[in-house]
Formats: sequence, structure tokens, C-alpha cells
Amino acid sequence: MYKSLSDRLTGIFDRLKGRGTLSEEDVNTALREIRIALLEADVALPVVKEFIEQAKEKAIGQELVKSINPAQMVIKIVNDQLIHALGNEPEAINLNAPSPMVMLMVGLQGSGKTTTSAKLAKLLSTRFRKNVLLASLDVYRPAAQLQLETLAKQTDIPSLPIIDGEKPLAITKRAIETAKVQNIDVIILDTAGRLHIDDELMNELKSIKTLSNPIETFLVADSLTGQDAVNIAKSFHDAIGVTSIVLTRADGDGRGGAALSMRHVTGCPIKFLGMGERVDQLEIFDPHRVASRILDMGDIVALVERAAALSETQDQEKLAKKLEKGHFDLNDMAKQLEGMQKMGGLSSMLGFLPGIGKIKDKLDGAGLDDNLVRRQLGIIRSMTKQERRAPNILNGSRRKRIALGSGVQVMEVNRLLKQFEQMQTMFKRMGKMGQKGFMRQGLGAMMRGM
Ligand SMILES: Nc1nc2c(ncn2[C@@H]2O[C@H](COP(=O)(O)OP(=O)(O)OP(=O)(O)O)[C@@H](O)[C@H]2O)c(=O)[nH]1
Ligand SMILES: [Mg+2]
Repeated sequence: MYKSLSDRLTGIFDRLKGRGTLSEEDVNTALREIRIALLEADVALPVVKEFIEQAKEKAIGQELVKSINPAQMVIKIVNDQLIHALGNEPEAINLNAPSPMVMLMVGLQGSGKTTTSAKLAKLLSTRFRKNVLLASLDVYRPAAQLQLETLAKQTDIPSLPIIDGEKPLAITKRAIETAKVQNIDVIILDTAGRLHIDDELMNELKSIKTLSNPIETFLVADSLTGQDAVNIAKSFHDAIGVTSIVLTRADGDGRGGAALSMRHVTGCPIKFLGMGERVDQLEIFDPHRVASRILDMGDIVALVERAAALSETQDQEKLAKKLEKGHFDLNDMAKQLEGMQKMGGLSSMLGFLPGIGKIKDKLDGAGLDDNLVRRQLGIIRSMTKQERRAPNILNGSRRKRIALGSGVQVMEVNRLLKQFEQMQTMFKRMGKMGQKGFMRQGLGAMMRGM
């Protein structure tokens, strides 16, 4: 998936030219691809539509950051919106009530309620030091209560003893009474699965909820649920009122679009991700991570963020003007190298750019590593101000001193100076092409120079 979206966007990069702000045309072109990416990540269609509309409103007229093309900028905007739509920051489980607190687990058949009940119990007892009691209200599926009891034993969490023939409401009452005498902080109530949303079971859930007054009602949903996610979430939320969502099977191949759909229709935070069958495989939901999984363009987003930060600290235009006049000294070279370092080093930066995989391998082979950038900066920093401004005064003994000061061989100082000369020549040539030419070629040309 990463490859195909990247590849598609690479095509757009070639067609679009930066123009200061994002035009409607730029935005539409990039959003077309993002719409497909969202659908491929299994976000429900109505949610995609609304999301794209909002993104469009935000994106049109946005100022462009230098060295970032319009398509990349749109991706950044979409990514920010996606994180926002997923809740911005991880949300904590609600434990803000007197003991015993009840947590009610609801969801479709096989969505992972029983497994998640045990996972949550373990998490609450180990990380939050709570005394937890597990109780199964699933009297419909044979051996369902036994399944929870077995998991509880494996996890060292107490579970409510099973009484054959007892009804869900009676079990709920007994669980609460038991918790009160046993000094239990949290009761986790596992409920029966629903194949469809049927009224009878929904009504039962409603009465369980009224009786137990849960602090959290978790909708447990399979993250591989595609377009149906919206309906499932809506039915449960409308019928019984959900407070939080747990997405299971996030360890699968899905791209997590259900997260966006469910959050969108319920407005409820997603708090946990099930990451496997084992009881320790429950993770706290992080909107940032899930957003980059859905869009699968997290790398480009990082690039835009860094480039934006960079353009604030470094005035590229001033440099371009200077170059136009042929004034390029070692201070400028150091600035460029620092810029590269800030962008996360050369190799990581190249990795960000879609379609550059092949070239990157070649460059790696040519020894163009981040270490080199660091060593070269070290060499320049070992020079005096005067030397940096007028490199032609660097004779043999000065070079030797610099090599010693920066801990490299004289050979390496010589190589840097040669590179500097090549860059100077190149920039002079580019200066003749004018400022635009430089802005367009800037970094790429510099890398070739190296
Ligand atoms: N890979 C993976 N498997 C999971 C996850 N959560 C649950 N499962 C598996 O999914 C299957 C169903 O899980 P259960 O916990 O029994 O689901 P349930 O909702 O209680 O099912 P019913 O009680 O029949 O409605 C089991 O085989 C679990 O091991 C998860 O996060 N990742
Ligand atoms: Mg179950």
C-alpha cells in the first residue's frame, strides 16, 4: 500500500508547481488520491466524504512552505485533520469513581469481548494496581462462562464463580455484592455476543447497564470491519450508549479505517487496541500512530514538519541572492549542512521522498552517510572566521591544524575543500539561472555536488 500511494503521489509531484498558496486545483488533485487511500484503508464511504470536504476547506489557500510541493502540503493538512478526528491525544481509561466500578463490554459476536475483558483486567491489575473481578454474563453460548474463567485463571485474576442456570441480571447483582465484600475496585462484565443487532439482546444490555451503572461501556469491535463499522457503532451507541471503543485485531492486515468511522459516528474515544490473542497484547490507542497507518504517508508528514521548521530558521532566499552574486563561502556550506542535519540527516531525508528508494541505495553505496555530514561540519567549525570567509588562504599548515582540531585526516579536509569549490562553481552557474532556478534545484543540485 505504501508503495502505491507514494507512487501515485510521485506522479502528482511532477505535475504540480508551487505557487505560494494552495490552489483549489492542487488540492483537488491531491485529495483525489487521498480519498482512494482512505477507502483502501476501509474508512466508511460517508465518513470519507465528510472528511475530504473538511480537508478541502482547510487546505485551499494555505500558504506553501518552501521546498515542499503542494501535494505534500495537502498530505500534511490531511494528516493533521486525521489525527484530530481520531482524538488528538491518547485518552485515559476512566477510573474516577468510588469502588467498585463497573466496566461493561459489549459488541458483536466474536469481536473479542471475552479476550479483551481478560486483557483489560490484567492491565488494570498490573499497571493501575486495581483489584479486579471478572464476570461473564454470557449464558447463551455454551462454555462461554468457562472461557472467561479459564482466561482469568491464566491471568491470576479472580472471576465470579459460575452458577448454572443463573440469568445475566442475577449474575450482575451477585458480582456487585461480591465485589463489595471482597474489596474489589473494578468489575469487568463480559456480555454475550450479538450476531446481528437484535432487540431482545439489546434490551437485556440496557437493563444490565441500568442495574450496574458502569463507569465505562466499552464497544469492542473488530478493526477489520470495513464499511459496516458505521452501522455497528451507531446501533450500539443509539441503543445503550457507549463511552469508549476498543478495536481488536489491530495486529491484522487491516489499515485501521474502522477507527475513523467508529469515532466519527459515536464521538467516543478509542482507548485500546487489541494486538493479538495473548492477554498482554492490549495497547493504548495513539491517534498519531493510527493516522499514519491509515494514510500511510507518515514519512512525508515528518518531512513537511521538518522543512517548515527549517525554513523558519534559515533564510533560503537571502542565500539565493548571495549565490546569485557569486558569494558562497564555507559559512554558507556549513548552513546547508546544518540544514540537512536538522532535516534528520541526508539518508533519512532521501527515504522520505517517494520514488527515491533506488537512488538512495546508490547514494548509500557512495558513502553519502550522515556521519559524513557531521564530520564535514566538524571540519568547518575548526576553521577561523577568516578562513571560512576566504577559503583560499587555507595553506598546508592551516589544513593540518584544522584536521587535528576536528579529528580527521588532512586528506578529508582537502576533499571537503574540493567539494566546496565544485559547489561554488555550480552555484555561480545557477546564479545565472536566477533565484527561481536555485530554489527549484537547491538541495538536489547540492547533493549532486557532493
Ligand atoms: N489476532 C487477534 N485475535 C484476537 C484479538 N482479540 C481477540 N482475538 C481472537 O478472536 C477470537 C474471538 O475472541 P473472543 O474474545 O472469544 O470474542 P467474543 O466477542 O467474546 O466472542 P463471543 O463471546 O462469541 O461473542 C478468539 O480466537 C480470540 O483469540 C486480537 O486483538 N488480535
Ligand atoms: Mg465472549
